[in-house]
Amino acid sequence: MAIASELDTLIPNNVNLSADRKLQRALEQWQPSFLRWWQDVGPEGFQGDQVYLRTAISVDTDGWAHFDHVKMPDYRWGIFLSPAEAERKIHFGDFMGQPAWQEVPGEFRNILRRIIVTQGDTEPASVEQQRRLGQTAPSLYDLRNLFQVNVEEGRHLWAMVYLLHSYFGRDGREEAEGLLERRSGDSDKPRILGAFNAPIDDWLSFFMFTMFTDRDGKYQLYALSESGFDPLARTCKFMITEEAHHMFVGETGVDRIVRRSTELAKLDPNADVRKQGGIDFATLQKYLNYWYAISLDLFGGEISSNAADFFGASLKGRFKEAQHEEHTALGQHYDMDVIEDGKVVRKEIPLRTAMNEVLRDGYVEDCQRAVNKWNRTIQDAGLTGIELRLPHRRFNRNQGIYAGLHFDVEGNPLSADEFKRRQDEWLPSEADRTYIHSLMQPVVERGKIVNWLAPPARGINGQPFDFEYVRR
Ligand code: BYC
Ligand code: FE
Ligand code: FE
Repeated sequence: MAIASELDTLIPNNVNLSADRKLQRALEQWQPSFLRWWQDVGPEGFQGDQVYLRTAISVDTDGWAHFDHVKMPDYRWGIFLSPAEAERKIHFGDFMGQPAWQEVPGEFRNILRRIIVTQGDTEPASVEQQRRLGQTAPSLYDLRNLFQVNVEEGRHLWAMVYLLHSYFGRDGREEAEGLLERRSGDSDKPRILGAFNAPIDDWLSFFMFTMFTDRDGKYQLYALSESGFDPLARTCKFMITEEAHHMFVGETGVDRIVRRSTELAKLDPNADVRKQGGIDFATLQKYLNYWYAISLDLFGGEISSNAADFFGASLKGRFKEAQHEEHTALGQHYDMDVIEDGKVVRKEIPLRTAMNEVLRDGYVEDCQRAVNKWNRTIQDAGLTGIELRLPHRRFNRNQGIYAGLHFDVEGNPLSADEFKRRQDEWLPSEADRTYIHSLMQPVVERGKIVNWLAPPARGINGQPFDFEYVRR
């Protein structure tokens, strides 16, 4: 590897990489594999183009968002942890009050590694899922945002690999290789979590994914940023700063579709958005239903002994744990709707066992806030009788207590047959997908945009919409 000062330029970091021979040796092996992976299954095309990207070169306010035109393979994937808090104490779970761990506690080595690997696995998975989207970019602005998300998910992979290399020895190095070997959607070696094996081959799905699935990332990262294992807490804390842009891309992306669809509805004598070449609200709702449900699954089972173990071991807390009054979560209950004999019954679940559901509750509220915003866009356009809605959290689930059962979008139980008969009302049909794909025509001329999407309210980093975000 390069000499010390060069190394810190190549791999911006605040982990003292140039003095850490052990980490250097591990990265020496891993970095070429990462670059090969990026070339093989990273963004298709555009690798020789100059993209207006934000690079984190330090954790200070003026260093974490450095903008420049760079080629993606030359992006400087760095390693950053939020600054250490002096004498930080563990503040929840069974180890509350003890000094935060700077090394892996032996008894939790396996579950901690599993959490880190699960988090790490999602990052390259999302890059693989999105790899072909550049070919059908709706504008240069959107193309640049896609690549920004992609390089940062690459950096999030580096963040987890840093933890594996620095704290888990040989098995950590093996897991770091494994993160580059599994493939999204592969039947033999799929990615670990469901949503990360689902195809994202159109931009409506991309906006829904960055809205709903990256938002699971926000909640999981917040929960992990509470961890008693200090390096994990600090790593996740810094990742959260980057995550905001990913969710912005999704939330405003859907909002820009909504805005454009209202314009197209008004242009058409029958308010037929499809006839005007746009995305109709019914189809938008179906994609929303699909990505919301599959993202709810990412929180794991409603009743989970894993979740109880993670919390008890002081490894994974709640969203903003400090805002809760009590931090052992012992002797308390969560009132949960469970299914017994096909009926919905309310049960008291021990709070620790319900931690996945507690985290999911905050997520649901956050999603509802965004949906309300989209509905305001519809109202402001003067359209009546159209409203987007979150489906019931029981709808179309594949994890937890509702998995394998069938419900409509209101949460009413249905038979498997009835669900099958009616699912095209709620989920994208083959015909819907074919239609959405027919709209995916690339527009890469400066200042231009496809017909089905409104331009953004403003550009990136104070630049105008017609800025050359990607130099071909
Ligand atoms: N798909 O007790 P249970 C992000 C497994 S997103 C497949 O119910 P637990 C990002 C589970 O692993 C954030 N399998 O669940 C976003 C377990 O397997 P084993 C990612 C699933 O363990 C966009 C079994 O079912 N971060 O960063 O309490 C772009 C029973 O599990 C799923 C994390 O997830 C599923 N959806 O909770 C880029 C944080 N759900 O043990 C990036 C780390 C559950 O029987 N992960 N299973 O083999 C965790 O904290 C937990 O693993 C989970 C699952 C919350 C995911
Ligand atoms: Fe990420
Ligand atoms: Fe993300």
